[in-house]
Amino acid sequence: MTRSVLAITDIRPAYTAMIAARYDLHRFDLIDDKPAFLAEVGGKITAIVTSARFGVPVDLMDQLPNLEVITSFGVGYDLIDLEACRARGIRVSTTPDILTDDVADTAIMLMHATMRQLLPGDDWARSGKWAANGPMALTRSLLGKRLGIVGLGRIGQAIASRALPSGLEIGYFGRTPKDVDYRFFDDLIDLAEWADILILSCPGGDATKGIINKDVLSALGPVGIVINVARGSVIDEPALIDALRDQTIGGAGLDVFYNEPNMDPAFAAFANVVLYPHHASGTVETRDGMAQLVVDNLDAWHDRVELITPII
Ligand code: NAP
Ligand code: 8YV
Repeated sequence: MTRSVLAITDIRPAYTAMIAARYDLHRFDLIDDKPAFLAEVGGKITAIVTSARFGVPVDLMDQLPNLEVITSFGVGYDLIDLEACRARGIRVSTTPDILTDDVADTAIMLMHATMRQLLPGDDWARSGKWAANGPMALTRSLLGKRLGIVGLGRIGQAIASRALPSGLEIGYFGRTPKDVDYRFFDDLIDLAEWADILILSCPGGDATKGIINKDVLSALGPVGIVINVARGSVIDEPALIDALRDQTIGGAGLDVFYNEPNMDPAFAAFANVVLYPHHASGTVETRDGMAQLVVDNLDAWHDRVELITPII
């Protein structure tokens, strides 16, 4: 019997096509009358394909009584309620590791671009200010600075290993100390006081909501910078906008925001902010690898009742 799969989004056209070739695929994003579809077909769906961006609402799980598995494109699962899944016996897979290098590279790229004022420098050259006014203002060096990493997991460790050769000293904050030589902080304000640069690479969700607040930003100080490749929810965004406006921090490099894709327009006005549209894993190579892993998890479930990269 062909199994029925519900795709919340198109993970990558070629891979969605692979899923459609093997399963009875329904594209939820393309269905106009969703209540009628769920009433008619909801009972047949055994698997959902989604992404870290869309997750799965609990009220949708409630309308899929035979749902067995959620295969998600991405590593963050802050939009999938794992307790609700456990209670319903639903298994969940993500796509860890494969995106780690690109996301760590993006954090490092944002750190360099923010510290060295890449975008104002680009504008200085392009706009003719260089020819008209001479050299742009001096920036600040990374060598010898202290980097505080919030969440030293797969991505955090890859960031640290890239930062060391640039001459940065590493400290980190997390729930548990790791078996590494970097300095562990069990308090975020202490980490921010110590650090020149904070990079956020922890999960989103309730446990980390707004942990980078006014007090942490003020501890980071007027030449400190914050880089966020975690989730927008980790920073108290109004407090960050105040700190950038009042110049109580030095700058920010942001890949993620509270309200994506409708980012707070206040960010666009700051010259000391580098913006990236939640694209840290957005390379052809990594997105193909993530999409293949979604397909492989889906097939592993239906062929062998197992998942390759389960989280529950
Ligand atoms: P990971 O290996 O699970 O690492 C997460 C780290 O965060 C772990 O060291 C964990 O520490 C720590 N952590 C967990 N809860 C915490 C808390 N309440 N406070 C502080 N630290 C906490 O995950 P990963 O693969 O590195 O991914 C990390 C996150 O990056 C994802 O969850 C996602 O939100 C984000 N991400 C963003 C993008 C993007 O496009 N911008 C792409 C991929 C991932 P313990 O070991 O002590 O639990
Ligand atoms: C993706 C992400 O941008 O993996 C994550 O947690 O946030 C990113 O890799 C996302 O999965 C695409 O929807």
